[in-house]
Amino acid sequence: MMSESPIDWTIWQGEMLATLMFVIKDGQILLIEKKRGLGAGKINGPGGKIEPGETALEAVIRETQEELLVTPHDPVKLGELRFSMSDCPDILCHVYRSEDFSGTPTETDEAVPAWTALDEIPYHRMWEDDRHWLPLVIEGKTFIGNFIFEGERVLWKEILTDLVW
Ligand code: 8OG
Repeated sequence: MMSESPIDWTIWQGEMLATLMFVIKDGQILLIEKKRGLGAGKINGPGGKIEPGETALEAVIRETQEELLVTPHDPVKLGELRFSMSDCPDILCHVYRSEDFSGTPTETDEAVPAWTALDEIPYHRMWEDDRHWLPLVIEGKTFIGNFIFEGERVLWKEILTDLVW
């Protein structure tokens, strides 16, 4: 782990804008096994790229509908993740939480749904950074996570909490 960030995060900008959704209900979190795209094979929340002309909120609802055929209710933005990547464009990802949904989580071309107990989250099958901020989503805390990746390894990290969006 690098001790100092070679990046000035106050002027950093994401080249790819993305979203993640975590539906948490009855002590369980609705995760997916991602079948294609960046992070295929990993466990994650539903989400994906923000399309031109779309807000982050519109994108996270659309992606959850496309990937799992469910509509999250009243998503609340909790976090922003900033990923400086070595081998793909830098990613700014807006993280949302929702406590209810309509529809039935269903497998699609993009994802397999996986309801998971909150104390059984398979961090070993997820992106390396997730263990540092997903607990904050579960606690309902706001945060910024800044991460420098080399391939799939985290070289540097910083988590700021208690943000106001
Ligand atoms: O459009 P596509 O599904 O390929 O977009 C990539 C998705 O993966 C998007 O929802 C953001 C998400 N993602 C990353 N990096 C990381 C990460 O380190 N952790 C988690 N949980 N999700 C990530 O691009």
